[in-house]
Amino acid sequence: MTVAKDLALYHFAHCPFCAFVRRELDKLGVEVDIRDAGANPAHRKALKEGGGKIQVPCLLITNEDGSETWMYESMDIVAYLKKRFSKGKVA
Ligand SMILES: N[C@@H](CCC(=O)N[C@@H](CS)C(=O)NCC(=O)O)C(=O)O
Repeated sequence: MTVAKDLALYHFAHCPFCAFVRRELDKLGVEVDIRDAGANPAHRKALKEGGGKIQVPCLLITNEDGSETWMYESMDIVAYLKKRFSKGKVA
């Protein structure tokens, strides 16, 4: 299991797009901070203010220089995770 401290996933518990991303994290064996933007008002506010809109899934990437990238769209997030963590494994 890889713990990625620079990543956090904003999600809703019952969102199918979020389930798709969580499943990919499981498959890749990657652990990130999972933040429920439906149940937790603080996470919802952070998503709105940081990312610019309430839409999940959204992957927050904290870059090496401390800047933040808020990545929306499940397909983009999964492509990023595969590229970074799949180590050439065939899915
Ligand atoms: N194309 C987006 C669709 C994401 C989407 O529709 N998410 C819904 C939840 S399932 C959402 O965030 N809706 C906004 C809201 O409920 O406020 C993706 O693939 O990530």
